[in-house]
Amino acid sequence: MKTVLITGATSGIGRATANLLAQHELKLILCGRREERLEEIQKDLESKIPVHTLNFDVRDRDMVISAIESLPETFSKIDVLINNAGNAHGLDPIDQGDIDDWDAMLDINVKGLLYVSKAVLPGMVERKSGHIINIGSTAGKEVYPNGNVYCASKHAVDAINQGMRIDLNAYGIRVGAINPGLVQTEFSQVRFKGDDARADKVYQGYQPLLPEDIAELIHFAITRPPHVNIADLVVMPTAQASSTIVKKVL
Ligand code: NDP
Ligand code: 8X3
Repeated sequence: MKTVLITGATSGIGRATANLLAQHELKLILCGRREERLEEIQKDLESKIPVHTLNFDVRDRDMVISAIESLPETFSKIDVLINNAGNAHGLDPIDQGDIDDWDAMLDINVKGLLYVSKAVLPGMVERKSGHIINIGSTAGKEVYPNGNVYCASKHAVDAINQGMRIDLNAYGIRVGAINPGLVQTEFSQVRFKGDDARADKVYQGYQPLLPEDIAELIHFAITRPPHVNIADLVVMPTAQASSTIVKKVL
């Protein structure tokens, strides 16, 4: 039975992925900062499959390393790592950006992804097998007005995805990215710091992607036969043509 670790499993894409994967024969390690949510999700899923939760902030490298080291033997061989935790913080022109927002995006989306990977990789390298899915974004493929540092963080994920694939090739470890466009999750609530009206507006007038759509793609990617690696996949709502072109009916 494969063991899958999902970061950012407490909401949105990560949570939908946990729900979908729980319908299959897998062991799940679910990570996030909101402990009550982790407990609630574990309670919900563990009648179907074995679930272990890890409560840590991806920004804290010591916490990341000790959380992964704390895994019980039955969960310690991670076959699939889904690097999903991340968010945008703010949407401001570069000259007006908040430095705390910049720190948060680079520390979580880039350095956090690296810390988790650093903790998980030794086991994969030793076993010469494993699969890493990095959740990038269309923001990692193009830059849009006021997206500056969030786009930079996701361009970094794109580069890390390629770099991982190159460096881990010798070990037979699969590495691939899924890069969604607009997905209706808690993403915009976080970006706009709890301004729900502004967050809701992002998804009005068209059908955005749902977190379950991305979960299905993750499931597809990790269930390909061993010789197939989905290296880089971009997915947008039908109404979206680019970061700034979205056909809305308001
Ligand atoms: P959500 O806000 O719904 O989920 C974000 C998840 O990341 C939460 O589970 C949150 O858990 C976790 N997280 C955030 N910060 C930290 C941290 N410091 N330490 C540990 N976990 C953290 O957003 P999405 O589901 O939309 O986002 C998931 C990924 O998808 C992100 O990488 C995002 O950039 C990407 N993405 C999203 C798109 C969208 O339109 N929604 C489009 C393209 C990419 P907790 O708060 O409990 O720690
Ligand atoms: C999330 C999609 O367009 O808000 O990565 O950057 S977008």
